[in-house]
Amino acid sequence: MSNPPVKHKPRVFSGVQPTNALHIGNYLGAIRRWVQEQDQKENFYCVVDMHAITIPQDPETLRRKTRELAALYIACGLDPQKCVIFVQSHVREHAECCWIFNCITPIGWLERMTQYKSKAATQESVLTGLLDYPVLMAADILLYDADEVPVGEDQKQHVELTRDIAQRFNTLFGETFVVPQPVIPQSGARIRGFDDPSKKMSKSEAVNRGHAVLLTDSPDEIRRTIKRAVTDLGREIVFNEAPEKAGVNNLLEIYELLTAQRRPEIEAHFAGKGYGALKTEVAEVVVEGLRPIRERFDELMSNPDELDRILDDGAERARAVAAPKMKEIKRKVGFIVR
Ligand code: ATP
Ligand code: LTN
Repeated sequence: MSNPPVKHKPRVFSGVQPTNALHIGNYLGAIRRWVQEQDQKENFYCVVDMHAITIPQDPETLRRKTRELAALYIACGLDPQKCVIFVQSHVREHAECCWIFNCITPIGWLERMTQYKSKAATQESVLTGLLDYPVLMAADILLYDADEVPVGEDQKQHVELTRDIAQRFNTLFGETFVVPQPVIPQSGARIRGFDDPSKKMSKSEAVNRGHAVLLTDSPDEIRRTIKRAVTDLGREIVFNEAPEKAGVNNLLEIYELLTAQRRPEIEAHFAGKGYGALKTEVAEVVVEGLRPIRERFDELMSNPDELDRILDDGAERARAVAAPKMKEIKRKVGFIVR
């Protein structure tokens, strides 16, 4: 009797830039799902420092933020035994592959990218790397033959470009790459800025005080931010998608995600209470929800040797996949492979 075919777990690749600390929106909308699904997938989670320098960075700050982001991945629950957690610049194949992709990617594809257009508009002098950003991202994903790429809505266009590059290479040089799928979280976990609930919470705005709760914030910082959260002039504490109720709705959604209580239960709990009480309770739920993350983060940051050892190991395991793939790519394009 023949063995049943081996069913491989889907391979997942995602990355975050080490520019600002992660906020509670990144956690509830993205990282927490990665953690929940890590047993069902083969996981590659990268700290994309090479992407970060497409906007000028202070070298020491970049180095610190790179370690901090890796520590946060682990503190949030990504298990280095189950996930390859690594730093992009530690695996040189990303840069090598990017160059080859540059040579099959028309500039017009890159000039159309909406993130490029909006970021370029904020820069006095636009760097070549900023235009090339999505090609490096394609190299990240395709080197690992990832099946799934969990990203926010804003990155969907980049994953589509990755698919175009994969298909173009496959057509030009023969079947080489898996064409990956973007995996965009369903609505429900779109956390909004506490200072302006009409906008989504984002890392780049987190420099403004009052905008976000960072995963590295102290309990007092968390309480202060949530106490100041913008709400409205009403008094009803119910789930309500209307734009004028976005502030209260945001607080309730955070409460829901962290307590896993059902909406009617939550509404009954807050019935008759004021916004002040809502904020106090949400703040405590956030403080307690983030406490284990912060404790694990502090532990990892106080032991940089241990963290660097995890990242070395991650780089080795990433290279074990990326290096043979890179050889195949070089052979296909006609390089002499040593
Ligand atoms: P930036 O301001 O630098 O674009 P960001 O905060 O939007 O940063 P990203 O690095 O783009 O974060 O995204 C990391 C992950 O966090 C993505 O998978 C994205 O879906 C998720 N995410 C980002 N912001 C939110 C949010 N406000 N609510 C839910 N999920 C979010
Ligand atoms: N551009 C992404 C970060 C990123 C990424 C990747 C995401 C770089 N390489 C590969 C998924 C897969 C961002 O800004 N969120």
